[in-house]
Amino acid sequence: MDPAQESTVLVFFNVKDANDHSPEFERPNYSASVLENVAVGSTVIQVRATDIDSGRLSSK
Ligand SMILES: [Ca+2]
Repeated sequence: MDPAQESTVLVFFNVKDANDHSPEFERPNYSASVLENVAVGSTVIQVRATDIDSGRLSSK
């Protein structure tokens, strides 16, 4: 590498959270029935899970 094109920068990272909580579902079990002639791509069931991690580490 050409020394004239090198540079150094000091970067500080502020770690606000770790992905250390698993998502928790609202119910322990889910069940759904599907007719055999249902359209492809139809929604069968929606479930929701959350966890107490923040930002993109969370399942909110
Ligand atoms: Ca998480």
